Amino acid sequence: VSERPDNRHAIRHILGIWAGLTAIGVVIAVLSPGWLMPTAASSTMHLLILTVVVFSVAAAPVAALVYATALYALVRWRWRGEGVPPDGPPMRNNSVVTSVWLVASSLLTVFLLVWGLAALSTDDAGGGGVNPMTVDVTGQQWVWSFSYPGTKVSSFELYLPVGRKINFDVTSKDVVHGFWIVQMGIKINANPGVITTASVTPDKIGVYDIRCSELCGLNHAFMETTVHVLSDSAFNSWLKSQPSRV
Ligand SMILES: [Cu+2]
Repeated sequence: VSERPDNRHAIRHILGIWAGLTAIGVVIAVLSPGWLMPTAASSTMHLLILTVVVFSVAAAPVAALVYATALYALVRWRWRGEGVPPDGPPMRNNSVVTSVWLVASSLLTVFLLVWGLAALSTDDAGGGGVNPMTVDVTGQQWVWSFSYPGTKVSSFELYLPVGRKINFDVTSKDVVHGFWIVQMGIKINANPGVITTASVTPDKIGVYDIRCSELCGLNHAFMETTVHVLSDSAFNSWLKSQPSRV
């Protein structure tokens, strides 16, 4: 089959559509996390939102190339003749397309890997390492409960001081649950008989959501509570006001 006479013309058109769709994709990638994602109440969550933005920006030209090619092919290369359409030239002999795609996808993959590993390594390190506080978290069908070691205080809503690193020791009394503080960007499984750990430094005073992120039975969807992030002094007076339970 001979080459199509309008190939160069078609490539220019596709590249034009690609540039336009890439621009739209980048705008959506930069703006939409602000509309769609919860407010950030920790540096972990800030990094998580930034990662979503950066990965979406990196994905925009790839998605745009697919859509540009598909749109152009649907509109301009539609088969209007009789019977089965003729096949085009094989792609595997096109060294330009193959090498550009190999290099571009390798660079993209390496970038995502390096970014992901770097983000993961800052996760545990996190600031506020001074005077960290441990909270025991217990999941059971279908409530969360929290106890504050060294105090004999426990609660069904979580109370935390702002700006201090919190280490969560998480476990379950029955089945597997998922301890998820939505606006702080941490999520860890709560397993029976095992303690899993997660750390975060709340950096914004306010009330945020805790949910179960692991399907755990009939009332899984209602297994939620709130976390109150207080100033240091407000947290201490809350702690003193609580009855001691053993
Ligand atoms: Cu659950």
